[in-house]
Amino acid sequence: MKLRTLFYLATFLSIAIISCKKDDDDDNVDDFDHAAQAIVDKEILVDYLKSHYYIAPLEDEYFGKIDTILETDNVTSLFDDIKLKKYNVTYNDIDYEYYSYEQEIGTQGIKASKADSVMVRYQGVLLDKSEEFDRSNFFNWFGLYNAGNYIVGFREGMQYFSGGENASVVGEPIKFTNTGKGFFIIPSGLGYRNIANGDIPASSCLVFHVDMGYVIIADNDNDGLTNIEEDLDGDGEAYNDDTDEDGYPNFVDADDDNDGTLTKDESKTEDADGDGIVDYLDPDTK
Ligand SMILES: [Ca+2]
Ligand SMILES: [Ca+2]
Ligand SMILES: [Ca+2]
Ligand SMILES: [Ca+2]
Repeated sequence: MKLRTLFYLATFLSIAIISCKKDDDDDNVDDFDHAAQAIVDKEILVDYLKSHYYIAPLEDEYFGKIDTILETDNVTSLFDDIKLKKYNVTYNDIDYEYYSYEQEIGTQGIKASKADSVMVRYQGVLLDKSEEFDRSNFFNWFGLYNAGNYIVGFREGMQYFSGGENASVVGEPIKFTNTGKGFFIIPSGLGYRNIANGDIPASSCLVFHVDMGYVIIADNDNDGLTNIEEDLDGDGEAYNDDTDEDGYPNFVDADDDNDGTLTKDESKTEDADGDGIVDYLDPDTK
């Protein structure tokens, strides 16, 4: 751990505080039966997919729409739409299903992991009534590795859209073209759970329409390993891999094995003393 990483530590510490707060909130939430709600939400989402269809954004629109299928409509339901993909994720020991739909594939051709950052605009919509609860018309930067800053499903959904190309003009808001567009749908358990939040009633499933401007493959500590390459246990998260157990995960720690030699100056592939541990993770080899 060196002074040069202080900035990253400060960032990480503030994240940790936000996370703690969130956990405290969760503890206050009583004995709500999240497992039962997950089952209810699964059914709600399948019903929704069977009774709704997607209207892709026009050329000058950021977001598409999801509408109810009327008897007179001759359209493909989301349930039968081959672009709709289902994913499974376990959170707090409960299995959840969520969905994503990639309508336009951004020309950047890169998708974010949960350890990267993105420039994205989005529209959050309630499942029933299709009421908008949140919207950004400009591209916002989101460091997805700041896990505690986001609802679980937002980070999950951000992984399925390619970015576009930077088309910014000096003096104007940052702009991207040929962006990735589509939407994802999450159950309440991956959203705000059983807590009402602003215009969002408790236990609401949520739709996020996405316009993915750009994906930034992050290397927070500038050691030549991307954040996701510092996910040693391969669970898709970089914040829980801390080789020297000093409380600072490898992706914000410039000296992962705390041997006094910066990770950027150590071999990422060689195992000099042959003990099965590569040099940058082995305090015995500098
Ligand atoms: Ca790194
Ligand atoms: Ca990990
Ligand atoms: Ca560390
Ligand atoms: Ca080292």
